[in-house]
Amino acid sequence: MRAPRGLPRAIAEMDRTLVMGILNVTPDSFSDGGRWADTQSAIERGRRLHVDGADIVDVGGESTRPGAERIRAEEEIDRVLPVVRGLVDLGVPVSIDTMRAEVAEACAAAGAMLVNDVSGGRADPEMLPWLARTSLPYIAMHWRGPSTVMEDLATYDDVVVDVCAELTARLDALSAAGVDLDRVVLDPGLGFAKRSPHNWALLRDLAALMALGRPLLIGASRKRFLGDLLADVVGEPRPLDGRDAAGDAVTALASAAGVWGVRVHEVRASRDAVLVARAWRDSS
Ligand code: PMM
Repeated sequence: MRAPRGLPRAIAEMDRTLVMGILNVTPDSFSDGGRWADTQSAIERGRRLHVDGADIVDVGGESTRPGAERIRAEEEIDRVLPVVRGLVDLGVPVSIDTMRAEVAEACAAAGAMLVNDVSGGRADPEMLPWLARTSLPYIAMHWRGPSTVMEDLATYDDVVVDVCAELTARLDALSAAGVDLDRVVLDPGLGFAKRSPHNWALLRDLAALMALGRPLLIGASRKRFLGDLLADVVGEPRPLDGRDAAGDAVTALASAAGVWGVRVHEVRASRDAVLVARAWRDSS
């Protein structure tokens, strides 16, 4: 559960799983698209996430839901930068969820303390060289291709072996670019080019992912595989607003297994789950 290098002490030295609150400033994210699209309501939502227990608020301006088209970098910056600035001014720790070096750089200059890149540096050739010039911690997620095609890329011989190998290749690329791997967090990218059984196989084998030697972040919150699990009728996934308790169960189990962080929409119950996992571990 060791933290990546580069985070402020209060966050780095926490003896429990970190809770990252999701703030999508997009009109079309699958989980909360359109709800926090204007700057003021987004800042208020981020502040609320922090008050409710988010250790970091993860601000994203580009939807990654299956099928989503890319937007221009300027548009992404226009969406996220005022929100990052507003939250930093309020003293809220912020990470920036982006695949673009240009966006990460603008947000880092505004005070974002962590870069969360769902493409693990594969979408933008400038990301790793830029990162090497900074000292920011970086989340490298497992990614096979853009949202428009990712459903077609969900084929694996053995999903755990393949994801571990592809994440190892990202660590090699980061290292070759001059990024200190002590700054890197890995994420198996649940739901990204993965069908339900792939996600469960990865969760079952978190030990294999942790054996890669880096802290692990898990993002299961409200994802389709939880909807599939909870479906009352086969083929009709439970709607988004009925998936949070299952997400909290994932948080408890992942936290007990030793993951460094969870990325969630509703932070209060996730934080409770993390505290249960810590008490369970520490009881004598
Ligand atoms: N999932 C989404 C977006 N960003 N970042 C990381 N590191 N891990 C994830 O699993 C992840 C992510 C998509 O979910 P959302 O639309 O609810 O934000």
